[in-house]
Amino acid sequence: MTKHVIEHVTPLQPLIRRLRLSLKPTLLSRYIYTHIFTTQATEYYASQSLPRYVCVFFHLEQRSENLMALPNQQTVDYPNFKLVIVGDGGTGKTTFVKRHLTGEFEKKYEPTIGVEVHPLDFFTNCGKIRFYCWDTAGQEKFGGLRDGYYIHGQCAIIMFDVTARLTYKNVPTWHRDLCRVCENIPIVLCGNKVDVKNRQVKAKQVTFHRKKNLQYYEISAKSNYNFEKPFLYLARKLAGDPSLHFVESPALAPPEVQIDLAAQQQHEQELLTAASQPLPDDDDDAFD
Ligand SMILES: Nc1nc2c(ncn2[C@@H]2O[C@H](COP(=O)(O)OP(=O)(O)O)[C@@H](O)[C@H]2O)c(=O)[nH]1
Ligand SMILES: [Mg+2]
Repeated sequence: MTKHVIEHVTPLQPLIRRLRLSLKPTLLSRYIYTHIFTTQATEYYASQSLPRYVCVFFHLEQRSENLMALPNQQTVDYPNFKLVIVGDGGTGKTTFVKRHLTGEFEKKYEPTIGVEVHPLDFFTNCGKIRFYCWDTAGQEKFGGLRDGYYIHGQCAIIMFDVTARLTYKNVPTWHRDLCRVCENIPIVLCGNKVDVKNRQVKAKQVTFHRKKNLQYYEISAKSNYNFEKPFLYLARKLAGDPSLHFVESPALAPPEVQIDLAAQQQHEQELLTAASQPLPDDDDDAFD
């Protein structure tokens, strides 16, 4: 909590308008706008007597302490977002987040919600960005997840396993559950385990993302293939800057399997070709 005495209370909205004029166009200032505008935080108030950015930082800090990280987890003064990871059990969600070594080192477990939160940092041309990645302790194997898992989620990854057809068929249910709580957040669909030779879900059979306007990436957590892609897409959306890029790679666990890059390039090409075809009327029929 801030120690400043708030004397004159004014609505935050005019303050942000003034801030827009005075702040440098860094990732942080963009974050402030998108963050406050998207969460419609007009009910927040700040003191005119404090330097403007202090007022805003105060609110952001409060948000991150309460909502994104766990209560006993360290928070940071650079842009940070709650990222929820969903998908059937066994699709590789935990394996995927654990690739990022700093996040794995700084993760925190919360037994009452049954969640492990990994803080994943990335270095962009506009500064550092942190994703608090919420990963379940396996409850998804027994059905849906509680609302508490989704609440205040600001971006999401839905994962399926390209070697298990059912996990792709369940993607619409995960998407529905997620959107019920988190409206209008950027979402990436990830088809994991593309290192496996006999995949059951071919690249061109993946069409769900096109219906719902999601981004799709083929990944292989065990080989680190495309590890950064989902985070880059989400960072660009959250910062409102399509040209944002990473300037440094995070430390990752060494690959455990090798991926056949030539074969995978072929799959990526199929995906591109499929993107220009009309969508099938009903995915389920086309799939069975
Ligand atoms: N071949 C392969 N196996 C993977 C990959 N990612 C995860 N797995 C395996 O899939 C199983 C389930 O992974 P886990 O991360 O526990 O899935 P979760 O239940 O979604 O968290 C484990 O045996 C992992 O080793 C991958 O990219 N390739
Ligand atoms: Mg798991």
